[in-house]
Amino acid sequence: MYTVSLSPETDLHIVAADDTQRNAVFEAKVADDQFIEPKDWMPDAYRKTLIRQISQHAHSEIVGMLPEGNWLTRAPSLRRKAILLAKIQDECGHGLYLYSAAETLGISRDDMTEALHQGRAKYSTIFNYPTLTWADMGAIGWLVDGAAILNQVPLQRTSYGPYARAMVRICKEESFHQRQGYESMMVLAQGTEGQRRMAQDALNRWWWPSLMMFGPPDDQSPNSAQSMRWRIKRDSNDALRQKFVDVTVPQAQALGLTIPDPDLKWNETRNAYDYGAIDWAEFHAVVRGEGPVAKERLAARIDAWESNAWVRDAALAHEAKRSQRKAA
Ligand code: BYC
Repeated sequence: MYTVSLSPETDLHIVAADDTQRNAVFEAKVADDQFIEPKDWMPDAYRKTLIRQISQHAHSEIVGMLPEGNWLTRAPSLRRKAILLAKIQDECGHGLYLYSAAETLGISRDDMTEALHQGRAKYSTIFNYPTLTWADMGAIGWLVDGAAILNQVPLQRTSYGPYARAMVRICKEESFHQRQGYESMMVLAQGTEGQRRMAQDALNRWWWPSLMMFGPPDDQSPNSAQSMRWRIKRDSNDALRQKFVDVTVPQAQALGLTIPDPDLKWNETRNAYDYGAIDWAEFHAVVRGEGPVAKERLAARIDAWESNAWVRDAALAHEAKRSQRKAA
């Protein structure tokens, strides 16, 4: 017969247990805000949810390099080019930390990549919008990275240890990204009339897609309730979206730019901004991969994977040789 014991410092140890008892220990650890670690027992559904969320997060970081990479050769100065290059490299690093965190759950990098290429795994809708002008690089840093930070800061306390630890470093880098984006927008907003118009146009195009990044409204989010019970998600989609609006509106005012929402107004009673209706039909169409940009993004990822197969083959062959030499 299996038993479960609880140490005096609320540190829970499984001596041995059947699945019901193991689940009780798992639930108690989560309720006690202890991390679940790769070798701990966890319900299958928890493991699946984490693989889904972490791998989609990783894919978003990697696909997110594409719209910015598009502007590298057209950055207006060497300084801007160096900053953009560093940011893109950071996004790549974030993808790698996240793939590694997902691998601790028992899925391989190849399987995650295949799921993306076959359309079984998603990536953030935000990267299915085109980057039309240089100001889009500023708007992405300010709004997209700004939204990402708000979503990701609570993930530093997500219940799965490897995901939480990956998020610590990611959040530090994201806050640099947000600031460089805001600074870039500030230069444009205070520049010539043409530059100011370009900044306003970028804000007009990126505002609503940024609000959609947080996911569907709470009452239409199939995963939120369970993910919050498991403390994978710490805040609901709508709560984070509201926080984003509340911190970003004064930033736009400081830039002298106008948020493209005629219904936006301060609500004294709620102590928060009311904002207009989000076009959820557009969100769902973008999630389904409709539109030309989604096709371009996926084609670029598949092409990179296939044309770089020789690099993976060479690395694996080298590793096999090394192991052979060690064994000899
Ligand atoms: N785009 O029940 P829900 C970055 C899907 S990259 C696409 O609320 P959940 C950056 C959702 O997956 C930032 N799909 O789901 C990189 C679900 O479908 P499945 C990326 C979306 O998981 C480079 C369905 O809709 N950040 O920062 O509880 C340059 C129902 O949704 C989206 C992350 O990935 C969307 N926007 O909550 C610059 C953060 N929203 O999977 C910047 C980690 C929802 O059931 N992820 N869906 O088929 C999360 O926090 C959560 O997964 C979400 C969604 C809040 C996104």
